[in-house]
Amino acid sequence: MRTSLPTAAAAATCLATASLLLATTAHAATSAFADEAGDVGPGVDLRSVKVVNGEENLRVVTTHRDLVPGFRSQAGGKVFLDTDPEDKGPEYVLVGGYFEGTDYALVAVDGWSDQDGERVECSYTSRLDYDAETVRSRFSQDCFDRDDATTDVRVEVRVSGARKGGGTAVDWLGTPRTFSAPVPQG
Ligand SMILES: [Ca+2]
Ligand SMILES: [Ca+2]
Ligand SMILES: [Ca+2]
Repeated sequence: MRTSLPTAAAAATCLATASLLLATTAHAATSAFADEAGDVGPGVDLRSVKVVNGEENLRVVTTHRDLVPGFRSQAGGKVFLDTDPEDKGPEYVLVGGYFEGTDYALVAVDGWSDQDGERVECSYTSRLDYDAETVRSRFSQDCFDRDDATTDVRVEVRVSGARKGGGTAVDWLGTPRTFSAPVPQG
């Protein structure tokens, strides 16, 4: 559930988050992955994915072309996270809408489908910024159940939205259902 904070509290939270981000970024391993521009029409077109695998938090920032608040975009995305390279496919996916009034959920999955996934109860947020055209997501590292030794994370992103003239436009980061290079925890 999203809660609305009073403005002062929200501002304080923003400040705290900003300094926490700076502090975390200094130590965390950061990787950026670019996606082709214009491989789908404006509205969702994925441009880049930044991953910061910190000690406390994993952050994923996706940048888009023409991210808009209007519902007509029907835009949304899935950020797939691979925390166990031994097990084929992703272990988690963040599913979220990209227009105003939409929600998001972190789901534990076994493979690329989120149909039978279970929502994970842990600390995570995902924020839409229409001016910066970004979706910024943060997950506490406690969200991820790792019995393996590795703390690397690999990502894949799929965004979709309404295509002008009907149908759905889909844009994957690189080759569909292929993970990025591993981002080690730093
Ligand atoms: Ca693209
Ligand atoms: Ca896996
Ligand atoms: Ca693409």
